[in-house]
Amino acid sequence: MARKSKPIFYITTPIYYVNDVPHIGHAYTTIIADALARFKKLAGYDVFFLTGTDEHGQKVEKAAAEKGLKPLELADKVVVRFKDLWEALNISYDYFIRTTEPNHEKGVQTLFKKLADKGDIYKGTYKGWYCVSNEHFLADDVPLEKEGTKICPECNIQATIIEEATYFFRLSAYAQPLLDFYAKNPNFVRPPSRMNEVVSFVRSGLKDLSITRTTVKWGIPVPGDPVHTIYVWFDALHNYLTGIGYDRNMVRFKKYWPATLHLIGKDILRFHAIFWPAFLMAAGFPPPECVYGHGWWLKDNTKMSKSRGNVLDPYAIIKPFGQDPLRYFLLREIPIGHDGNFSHEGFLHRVNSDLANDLGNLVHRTLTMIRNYFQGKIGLRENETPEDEKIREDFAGLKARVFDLYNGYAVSRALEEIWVYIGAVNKYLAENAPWKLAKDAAKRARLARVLYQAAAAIRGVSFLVYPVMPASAQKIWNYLGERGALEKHSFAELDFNGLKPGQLMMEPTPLFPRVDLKEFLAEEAKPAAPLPTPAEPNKTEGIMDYISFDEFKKMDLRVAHILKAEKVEGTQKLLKLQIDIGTEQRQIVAGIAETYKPEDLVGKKLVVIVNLKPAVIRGVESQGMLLAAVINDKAIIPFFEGDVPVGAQVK
Ligand code: ME8
Repeated sequence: MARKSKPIFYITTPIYYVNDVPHIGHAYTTIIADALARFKKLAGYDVFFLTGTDEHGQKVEKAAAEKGLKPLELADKVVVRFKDLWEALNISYDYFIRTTEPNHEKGVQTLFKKLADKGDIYKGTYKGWYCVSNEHFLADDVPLEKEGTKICPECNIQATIIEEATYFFRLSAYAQPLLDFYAKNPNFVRPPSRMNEVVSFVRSGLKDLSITRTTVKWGIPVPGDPVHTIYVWFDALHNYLTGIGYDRNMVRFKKYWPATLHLIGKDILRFHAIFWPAFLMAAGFPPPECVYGHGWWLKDNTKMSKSRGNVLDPYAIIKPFGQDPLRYFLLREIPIGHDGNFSHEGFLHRVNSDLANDLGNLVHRTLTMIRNYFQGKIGLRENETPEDEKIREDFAGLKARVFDLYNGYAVSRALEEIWVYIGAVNKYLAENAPWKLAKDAAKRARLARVLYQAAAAIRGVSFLVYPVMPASAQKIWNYLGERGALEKHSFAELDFNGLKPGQLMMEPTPLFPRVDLKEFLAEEAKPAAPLPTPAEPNKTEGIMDYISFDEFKKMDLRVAHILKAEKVEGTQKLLKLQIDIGTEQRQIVAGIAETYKPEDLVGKKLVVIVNLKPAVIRGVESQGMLLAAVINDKAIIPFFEGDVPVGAQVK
């Protein structure tokens, strides 16, 4: 019997300009997309998540010239900054597209030619006010200033007059088809207020759009007329097609197009809700299902943007707090369509109150009691009383509501609901006071029921917060003795009673560190690491390469206990070790077989880097690395003597 294919969810972020390094605004869009992609996977969808960088155009050309670099050299450097940030934020994209990729360039030329052959692209002359910062011509109704110039209303930068031979896209012909399309698809633009904005713009009339430049060298050449380069927005929008294989892997392209959701900031709504569906109609492809224009993060009540110089470096938060508090804050603080003002006090309040107090303490207290009173395993329990039943039944209601809210992209509301439930579980614990029950041997079965109920609720909560805080959710999942990746489970199978009785639970380490406001402000005051200036001499050549304390702090070194050791088949040097790192069991592969016999290693304690990216070594996955001295090509491991707790941090 043929397997039923999964429904498709194709989600995209804007592709970001490489004229400067990423900031909180870029992180915001990408984190929303990641949370939705992760949710849809749990909900059983076949997900494709695309992000990337927009590398052509005058803006990038200018920024590169100012830094003494070629545009592609600048792009190569900035792309690394984006990819590093996405890794630091646990972004699970499927493909990172760069518009300088030959596949993309070829795809755009094919589409340009297709539209030209059809007569939707024609040659003419254009004269108009152009904003280099935003890469667009100003609308006719932007007023002239006293000096006879025009200022871009979006970025407040002076525009320049451009007159040139150009190719036009016949946008005017698509005004009516667009209006018909909007009428048939009222959810095409979200939130609904933005749909009205788009419809009235189109109703006011559309002029043909200049889509090539002769003054910009850094762009994709027009096929057959290379003195013209293709306008950066025509180039960029088509990444949504080339990123899933248009003109290269048509099977994949047909599988995922049309996109389910283009997530963007409201600043680029017109490009996505007017030009883009018109280009697609001209090319004979269906428009995407939805364009969601989210609000802006402001600082001091103005939009954070590179041109205004008021951006916040995401690492100022990731370094002291880790990735999940930032993900949580950005998604919890404002509903996706609204603007939000970033304040340090607001951030700290959420982290200390929602994460450290409400969720962190609940997990810590419950698991510590289960370890202390039941050696980590809850066996026989008293039958449920009505209040126990309520905690279980409320979870079923919560699960259904959270599903609908995530599904409707109302992530902030989903988190709000989850936290109401966390509050109820905390109240249930306070009222049932397991620490008092523990003093009375006759109440052990009751104690077991109360702690089981709390642990089962925590398990459910960890699943529900997973899309927003994947790493913390997985940690909690493992503390509860669950094996394997949480993401392998599905929303449909999630059940309160899925927590197996008798499962061994772990000693938790604090999930969310508390950070002092002063310390936080000091970190934030440090400027973002700049891009290297050209031809900087290597000052440390011949001297030791130092790393900073911050770089050292990134390494998570732990005391691990070897549970099992065996040879990796077909190799001389490699051993495969199963180790306990306190919070979970891991497998690592190490080149130590010439110094150690597997049976001599079992029971030993050693130091392991646990946050090293997993690697596959000779076909075997290694989830970390042990520390050893290498003498004459042989590894000597420093083992711990005495009673060192497994999972203790090595600093
Ligand atoms: O516009 N608050 O790239 P870009 C929230 N290359 N989101 C923000 C933000 C803020 N203060 N600042 C930026 C471009 N963003 C084009 C896109 S797509 C085919 C081409 C986010 O680097 C938001 O998603 O200027 C916004 O739309 C995007 O970054 C703009 O990034």
